[in-house]
Parts: sequence; C-alpha cells; structure tokens
Amino acid sequence: MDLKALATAHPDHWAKATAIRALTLDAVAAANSGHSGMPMGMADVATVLFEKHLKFDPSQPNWPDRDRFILSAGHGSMLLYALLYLTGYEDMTLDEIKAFRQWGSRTAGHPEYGHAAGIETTTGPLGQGIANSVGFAMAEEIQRATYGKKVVDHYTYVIAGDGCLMEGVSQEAITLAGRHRLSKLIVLWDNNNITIDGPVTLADRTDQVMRFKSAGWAVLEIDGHDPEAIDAALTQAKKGNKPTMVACKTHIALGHAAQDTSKGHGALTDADQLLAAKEAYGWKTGPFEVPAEVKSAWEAIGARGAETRRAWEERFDTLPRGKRETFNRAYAREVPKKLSAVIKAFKKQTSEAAPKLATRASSEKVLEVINPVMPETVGGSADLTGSNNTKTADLGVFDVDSRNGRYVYWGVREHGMAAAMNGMALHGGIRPYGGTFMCFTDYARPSMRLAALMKIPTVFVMTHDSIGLGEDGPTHQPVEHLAISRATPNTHVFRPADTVETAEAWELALTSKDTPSVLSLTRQGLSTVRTEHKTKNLTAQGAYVLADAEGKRRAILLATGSEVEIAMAARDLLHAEGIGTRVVSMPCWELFEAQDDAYRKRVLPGGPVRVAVEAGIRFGWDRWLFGERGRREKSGFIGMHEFGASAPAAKLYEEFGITAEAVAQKVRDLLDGKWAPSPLV
Ligand SMILES: Cc1ncc(C[n+]2csc(CCOP(=O)(O)OP(=O)(O)O)c2C)c(N)n1
Repeated sequence: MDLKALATAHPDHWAKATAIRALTLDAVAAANSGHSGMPMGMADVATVLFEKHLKFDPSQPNWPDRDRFILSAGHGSMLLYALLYLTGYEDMTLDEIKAFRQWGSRTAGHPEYGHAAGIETTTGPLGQGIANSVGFAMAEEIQRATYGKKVVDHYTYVIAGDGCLMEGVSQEAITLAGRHRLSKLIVLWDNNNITIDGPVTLADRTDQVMRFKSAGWAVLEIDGHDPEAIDAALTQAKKGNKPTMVACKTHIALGHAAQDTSKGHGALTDADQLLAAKEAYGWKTGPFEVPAEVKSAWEAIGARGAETRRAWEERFDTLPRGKRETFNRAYAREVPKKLSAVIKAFKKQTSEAAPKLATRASSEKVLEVINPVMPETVGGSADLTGSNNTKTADLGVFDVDSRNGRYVYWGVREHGMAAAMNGMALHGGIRPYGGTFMCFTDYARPSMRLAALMKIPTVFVMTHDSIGLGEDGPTHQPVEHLAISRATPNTHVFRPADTVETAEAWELALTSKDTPSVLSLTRQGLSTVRTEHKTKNLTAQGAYVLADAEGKRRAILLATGSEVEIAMAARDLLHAEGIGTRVVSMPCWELFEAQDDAYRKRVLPGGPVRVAVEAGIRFGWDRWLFGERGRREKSGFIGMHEFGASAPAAKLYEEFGITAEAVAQKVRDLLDGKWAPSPLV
C-alpha cells in the first residue's frame, strides 16, 4: 500500500484514522496482548462511518433513536474503544485506553456490554454481533411501526470479519435479515482474507457477494481504504430497500511489517516495528498522544449529534402522553402495573378450575393474559409454534408489510433466534421471548450464555423438557440440559409443576431486569398441584413447602416440574404407611439459593431423609441433598442416569424407574439404613 498517497489524498481523514491505528498499537503494546491488525485495517471505514453517517451523541449515549454500531469482530475491540475515546464518551478516558485488558478497566479484551456506554453488545464469540444485529434491526422496525418515523428512525451498522461470516450463526442471521428485508441493517465486511491460521482460502472458498445476494441482500464492493468510496457506499446503502453488505477490501495491520499476514491479526508488540509503522503513517507524537487538532476534530464529530438528539426530544414530546409513558416504561424494563393483577386473577381462576394441562399449554394460557397488557413483548419460535405454544391471538405476525406484528416465525434457526432476541433486548423497548425444544438449548446456547453475561432478560421458552415427550426418543429427550442451564451464572431456570407455577414463572421472567430466564415446560399433561389460591408468588422463593408431612416428619421429597406430581403420589403412599412426608416444590434453584438461611432451613430442615426426583441427570442435586443440613447416607435421587429411549411417556417413566413407588421405596430403604450409591456417584 502506498501510505503516502493515501495520506496526501485525504490528509484530514488520514489523521483521524491514524489516531485509531496509533492508539491501537500503543494499547496492545502496553497490554502485551490483544489484536492490532483489525482496527488498523478498518480504521478508514470506521472513521467515515462515524464522521459522515452514524447518528450518535456521546453526551447521551443511550438516546433511544441513536444509530447502533455493533463491532461483531469483537477481537478488534481497540477500534471501538478508540472511537469512543476520540469522540468524547465520558466513560472512555485515555486512562481506560492505557489500562486496556487490565483488571478493573472498562476496556476488557473484548467489548463487554455494560462496561462502558457506547458498547451496544458483548462480542468476541465470532458471529454473535452480526446475529444480534438482526434483532436490533427488527426492534427498530417494530418500534417505528408502533411509534412512528418521527421518533424511531435509525440504522444498525455492523463491522464483521471473515470469522463472523464463517460461523454458522451468520447464515441464520443473513437469511433472516434478507427474508425480512431489514433495509436499515448495514454490514461492513472487513474483507482482508486473513484469519489466525493463515489466508481465509485455507478453509473457505465462499463467494460472499453471491452468498449475501442469494439471501436477499444488496451488496456493494469497495476499497476499504478509500474514504470517498466508503462514504458513497454508505450513502447508497442507506437508500436501499434491502439490507446491504458492503464488502470492504482492506489490508490487515495496514502499514505494519505484518501487513497482509496472519501475524498481523494478533498483538503487534515489537517496539521497532511499532515505531516504523508510526513513521510510515507520519505520526510524530509519543505513545497514547493524539495531537490536539486531531482530537478536537474527533470531538467535533462527537458533538454534532447533540443537536439532532435535542430535535428528537422535541418531537418525542409531541407524542400523546400514553405513548410516551409506554415507550419510556418499556425502555426502563418496567412492567405495566396491570401485570401483577392479571397474573393474580389468572392464578385464582386456575386454582379453582384445577385443569390438567401440559405446562407448555399453561404457558400459552398465561401469555394470553400477559400479551394484551404488555405491548412490548415479542414472541416467536424456531419453527415449533404449535409445539412451543408461543403464539397468542392478539400478537399479529412480524413481516415486511406488517412491521407492528409481534410474533416472529424464526424458521429452523435456534441459534439465530436466540442471538436476535438478545439484540432486541439490547436495542431496548422490547421484551423478547422465543421457543424451541429444551434439547435444542444446545443449539441456542452460545447466545443464552451471552444473555446471562450481558445481564439482559431474554426469555427462552424450552418445551418438551424430559423423557415425558415420549416417542420422539433420546435425540429429543433432554437429560443434561437442566444441569447445563443451571450451571450458567446469572440464569434463572424455571421448571414449573403446573399452570399456577407457570404463571408465577412468567411473572418473574418478565419482571426481571437483568437476568435471562429459561422456562422448562412439559409436553405431557400435568395435574394442578396448587389447588389452594395464594396471591403471593411462591415461585419467587425458588422452593417452598407444597404439602407438609402428616404426623412426624420423616422424609422430605424434593421435586420440580412434572415430577412434583409423582412426589405427591409418593407422599400418599408413604402416609398410608404412617411415614410423615413433606413435598418441596423447587421451580427455581437459583431463587431458592438467594433466600436467607432461616427460610431455607424452614423448607429443608435437618433430620428427615431426603429424596429428590427429577426426570433429568443428578448433576447439581447434591447441593440440596447433601448440603443444606442434608446427609449423604440419608439421601437419594430418582431420575435419569443415561440417555432416554423411544416409547410412550408412561412406559419410559416406568422403565427408567421414575415412579411414585420407586420414590416411596427409596424413602423406605433410607429409613431402614439401606443407602445405596446412585449409578453416577
Ligand atoms: C466463536 C469463536 N471462535 C474462535 C474465536 C477465536 N478467534 C478470534 S479472532 C479469530 C479469527 C478471525 O478472523 P477474522 O474475522 O478474519 O479477523 P481478522 O483476522 O481479520 O482480524 C478467531 C478464530 C472466537 N473469538 N470466537
């Protein structure tokens, strides 16, 4: 590359872009780790985007009508940090840049949502950002249709690398965006032909232009170092009626000895080479020093948005009061006052009627009362709408000509759905929930983990949650998925036992501001166990005494979901023999763990034998069996010890020994001192 020619042709642009490159080199060198090449390669594209197109206001970074900028290639985090620092975001000081990747800094190795304003989503796991962006763009469409173009009219810009485009989830995202003609989504592909192992061609020969076009995108191809071409492409992209991918041909680690090589991908820390690169840029200041005129040019770009934002505020104030309140409430992740009342009324009715229902069907009934009072919910399913029971009558379907529809047919794209739901939640103003089979938690998992990490309240509706789904067999029968979900920090895993607990779980999932929820729901019908109405949300305590022992308490049965009914039947058997037995329903371990000692002790006192029953693997249960005043030789587990099988549900429960009689026998054995190790212990 002829750097001199670039610098001479557009000196002002060159200086601004060089500031990004120089800060990147300095921060990575100071940290002695990180990724220099990508920010150096995409500095020109990012400079033009921020200078000429992006609508943002660093003084009000969360202004709802800002354009969203998503750095999907999260390893290039210094690109984002440099931009936030240069344009004047308060959170992003020079000290933060100097503390890149260090303990306590906002400048983590990869951009972390919540660490600094201006970071719209957590990226680093490649492909997530571009998949989030579909949700961002859908949220914009839905909100524009709801509140009008006057107050919602913004773009979603993404920088994605070869790695993002190679990840499978990008295919789900690209085809969704194309199908829904998300014309305000603009992806800038860092087309540098380099990944870690070498040139992209080592492992891929996809024609990305044809790939995007075939999915319904417009594609532009430019030299990613030519500011005029970048500007023209962005101008054109914004006018289109399809999502646009701009293929930006760039040189990784531009101007460095490692340019155009996979070495340029990582940390470029050699002091001499660093100085040589700066020399080639014509950059004369010392480490972390941006010349005053360059910094003020960048700050002027940052300051420009304030006027646009103020004009927006004036327009927003002209909305009817009710609309403004709903808009602000939803952005604040507050629920409407009515929610609690409709849930209570629903619970009362249900306890009286005591229906036998699969909890997936219970969930639909709950949603029928929630969705009309919460206009911010957006539901969906990954091609299992009829099985997940996620669609209610009033939602309408989100589509090209019905942007205010609140139901998304995600297609067979569990991962893309989960990532896009996260994008919706991050965009703000929307409460997304989406369904698939519990077993396919695996397919959605990378995004479920990020929802937890980002502290966003995405709701994952996972039905067919055990061998109870029956004939579909072991491929579809989750056994380890409750344990996997429970192992994830900051995740509430709800496994309700009946329609009442399902309503309580939904209320908790939708009132959560910073914790995602997994609703583990059955395919098979369950009796109502909560036949006595309580206005209080008992699920909020995580576990509670559903039925106490008659006479001396000698056994405690702990159960979740479909197995609560089995525990209740076992209690009847034991009571018939004079063995006082308490049943504890445990719809949410995490919430129980959060209760104070006194409450946990009241629910799980020491002394009686304990048997847990759950149609999943034992992993994790020892916390409640041996811990909390329990003892190993006085506890047992009835559940799965292997994968399931294909047969009717009742037969499976019998064959795998998850029956009331097996639970009762385990209690008798323990009371007789006949403890036996479980197959997994
Ligand atoms: C899901 C996932 N897999 C692997 C990685 C490790 N990783 C980080 S960057 C990278 C290569 C990315 O190549 P590209 O997107 O072309 O970035 P560039 O080399 O241009 O910086 C890999 C494999 C990751 N961050 N996420």
